[in-house]
Amino acid sequence: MSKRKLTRRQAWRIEKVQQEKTRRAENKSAQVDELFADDSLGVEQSGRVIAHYGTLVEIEAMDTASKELPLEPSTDQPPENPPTSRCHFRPNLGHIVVGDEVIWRPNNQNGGVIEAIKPRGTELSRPDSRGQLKAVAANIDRIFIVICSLPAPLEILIDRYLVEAERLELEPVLVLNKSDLIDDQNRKEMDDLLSIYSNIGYSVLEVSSYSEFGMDKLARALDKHTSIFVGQSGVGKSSLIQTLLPSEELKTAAVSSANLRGRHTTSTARLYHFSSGGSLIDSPGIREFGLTHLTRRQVTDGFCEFRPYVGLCHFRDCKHLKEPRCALLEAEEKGDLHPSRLHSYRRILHEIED
Ligand SMILES: Nc1nc2c(ncn2[C@@H]2O[C@H](COP(=O)(O)OP(=O)(O)OP(=O)(O)O)[C@@H](O)[C@H]2O)c(=O)[nH]1
Ligand SMILES: [Mg+2]
Ligand SMILES: [Zn+2]
Repeated sequence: MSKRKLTRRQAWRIEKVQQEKTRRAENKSAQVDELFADDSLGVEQSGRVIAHYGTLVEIEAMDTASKELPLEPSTDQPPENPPTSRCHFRPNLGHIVVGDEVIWRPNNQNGGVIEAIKPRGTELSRPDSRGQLKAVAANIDRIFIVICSLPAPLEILIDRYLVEAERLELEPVLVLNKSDLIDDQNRKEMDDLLSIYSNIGYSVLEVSSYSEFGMDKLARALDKHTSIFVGQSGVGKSSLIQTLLPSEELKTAAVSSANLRGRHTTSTARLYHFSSGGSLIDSPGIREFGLTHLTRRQVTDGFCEFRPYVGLCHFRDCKHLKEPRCALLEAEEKGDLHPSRLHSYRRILHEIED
């Protein structure tokens, strides 16, 4: 393709735009330097990120022992919540996410600046729209995959989350919410779906944030853990947290009657605490969850019930499609592996190899 020659006017305009961009970037970095050079900043201390608002993050104090801190507990919070502050951060600090433990310094306006991110114990991430791997939450130890009958569950999405959970060694729990919507029409379909996962050995809970059915079991599963609720938009992640924590105020919205999908009501992740111990991150609902950052081996390891059969296929490069003496296909025929799990496995492998 031949390069188009720019007219003098086009070249002049491009240069002007570049100059303006450079000027703005310099201004921004001068502002950040000013924030960080503020002599009024207090001593360094530990904090936990509980929400992220683009250029600011909300953190809660982790060690309030220091008497020098100008942190005032905000009056509209339940007493058990630690005091919070809104902090700036340097753009070169790396991607900060909810659940991150940070070192920060308070200013005298109930805000502060973040100086460093502590190493993460775990990091749940997924590729963004440009395929770049981006952390979503840090330092969690349980992942609750929330589904319901409407919007209809997607096995492939559940399976993708399970692969990530296995890779990160997080304990997954499958939660069927809106049990009040289960009737004779959809009972069998939902039972069949849940049994795929309970047969593998995963924990499965059936709950309703409306009728509060099963909420005591859910609360026990959350107790003393740092967990995250993930799943499609509209399955009731925020509603469940609202029922568990009536003193918090979460936004929820009805599923669209036009396309029977959620409305992407929660736009940013947020961490909540239970008075008995344990924390829970509400996350925005998703449509896609790519696993292109994983190797074939990691995907295979993510299907934990396949492990007894892995490496037993006749052909070393078996794609488990219709090859003779494929150990996975034989197990499927015998009813030991579920066709839906094999279907997800092939789809994910196909994506990462494409
Ligand atoms: N029937 C019934 N509806 C529920 C239940 N829990 C939540 N809903 C409804 O489901 C809709 C979606 O709930 P949300 O809590 O906003 O769902 P979400 O998963 O947080 O959605 P996003 O924030 O978009 O990811 C709302 O209209 C809720 O009232 C339930 O137990 N039963
Ligand atoms: Mg929500
Ligand atoms: Zn095979």
